[in-house]
Amino acid sequence: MKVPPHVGNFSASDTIFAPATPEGVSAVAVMRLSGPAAFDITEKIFKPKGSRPLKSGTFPKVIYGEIRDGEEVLDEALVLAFRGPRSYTGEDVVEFQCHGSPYVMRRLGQILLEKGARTAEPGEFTRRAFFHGRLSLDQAEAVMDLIAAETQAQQRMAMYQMRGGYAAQLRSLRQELVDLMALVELELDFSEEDVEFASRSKLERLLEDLMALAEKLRRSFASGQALRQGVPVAIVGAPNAGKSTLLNALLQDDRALVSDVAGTTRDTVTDHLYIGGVKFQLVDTAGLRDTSDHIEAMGIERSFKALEQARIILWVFAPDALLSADLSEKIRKTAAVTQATVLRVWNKSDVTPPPDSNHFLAVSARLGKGVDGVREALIQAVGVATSALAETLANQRHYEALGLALEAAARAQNALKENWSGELLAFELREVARHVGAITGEVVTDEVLGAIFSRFCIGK
Ligand SMILES: Nc1nc2c(ncn2[C@@H]2O[C@H](COP(=O)(O)OP(=O)(O)OP(=O)(O)O)[C@@H](O)[C@H]2O)c(=O)[nH]1
Ligand SMILES: [Mg+2]
Repeated sequence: MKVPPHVGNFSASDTIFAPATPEGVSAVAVMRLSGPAAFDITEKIFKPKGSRPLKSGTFPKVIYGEIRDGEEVLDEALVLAFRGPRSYTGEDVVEFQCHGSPYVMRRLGQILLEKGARTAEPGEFTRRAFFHGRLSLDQAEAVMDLIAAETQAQQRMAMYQMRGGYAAQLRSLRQELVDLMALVELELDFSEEDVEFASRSKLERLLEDLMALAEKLRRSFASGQALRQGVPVAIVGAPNAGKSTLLNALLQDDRALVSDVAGTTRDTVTDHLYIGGVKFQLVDTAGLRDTSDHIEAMGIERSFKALEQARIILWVFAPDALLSADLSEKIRKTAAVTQATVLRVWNKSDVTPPPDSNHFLAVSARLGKGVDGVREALIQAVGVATSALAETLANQRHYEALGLALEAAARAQNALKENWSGELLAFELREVARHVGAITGEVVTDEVLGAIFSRFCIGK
């Protein structure tokens, strides 16, 4: 990948390491050193046990030896040496695999400092990898997403993106656009004559393809975000319908208070649940009814808030706990506005079966019957097949860039249709290329890079 010359605002001549974190206790701990002096610094503090030299021969290599702390041996360790550019950062990299003692790690950090390395900034290893063309910007972001992944869906989305994902499609469409744009610009040099180097029909088709992809990706953003942060699910219904009992059954835990007093749940109760590699954020709410109780009314306000934020609404019915027509209408209206999926659950079916089993998931929350059906319905309601995860957009920055690209593409389409001057057309095409290029990092400012990499933790 080509890296634009203006994106490197750090001096690439210094060598960095990541200090140990206090919580980082394990049998083996790795400290990574990257930069032009990585091998020199290592030679000062590391004495190989055999006769394998650090600096020559084939790479990557593993050497066993002693880490020296002056006259003393600090630890016996393995050193993994990578010769740039064939390393994660693209620079010379040495990884010390020590015993996982917090003291050894801390002391090794001090020794590396004494020998001329400095502490890495957050995300600096990955930033260097980007700078040296080892990763594109979207891949660097995927590294961060992978480290943060808590679920299989998150891990898969990150992994697809790390291996190219939708960015690969965007990059190739952008390249076609840049090529055609160059021809449009060339026409400007022949403005006296009426020439047309860039095929207008090709341009039209390309813009259409690009817009279709951008729109598809933007449509997937809501599910992508939900998968990333946890799909918000509101459990709503009349008091005593068994909402809290259902929450407990789903969580297989005694999370919320249950009683036969209508109005037991006052405040919302939130917990998360993993089903089939997807994280759900379950919110149990106060039962909906008209009430003169001030505190209960405040709880019901919160129920409506949870309802508005939900992507999935678990609407719990029970034979002895049905909602007024007004309140039912309010749930339906909210769902229509937010486009949330409504799952109707008929609870207490041990007492009375549902009036129509096509419209309800029959459940007995108390007996744990039918709860697996609710789990299945939740997964289906997420509506993202794992095969579609590769084209699911979960990155806010990409979402915004695609929005700007779409606007510019629409203007470019208009320029084509109305036969605007070549200058105006070229300008809009450049805008499209710029916004698409921001996603992959082909066109990107220092400010954006700073914002992205500062969200990494140190050592990544
Ligand atoms: N027979 C039967 N009773 C149930 C079932 N699920 C819940 N109940 C009973 O219904 C009553 C109300 O249950 P909760 O879970 O507290 O109901 P809720 O919807 O959370 O009520 P509020 O918090 O007041 O809005 C309790 O006495 C439960 O034991 C069920 O599947 N069958
Ligand atoms: Mg309750």
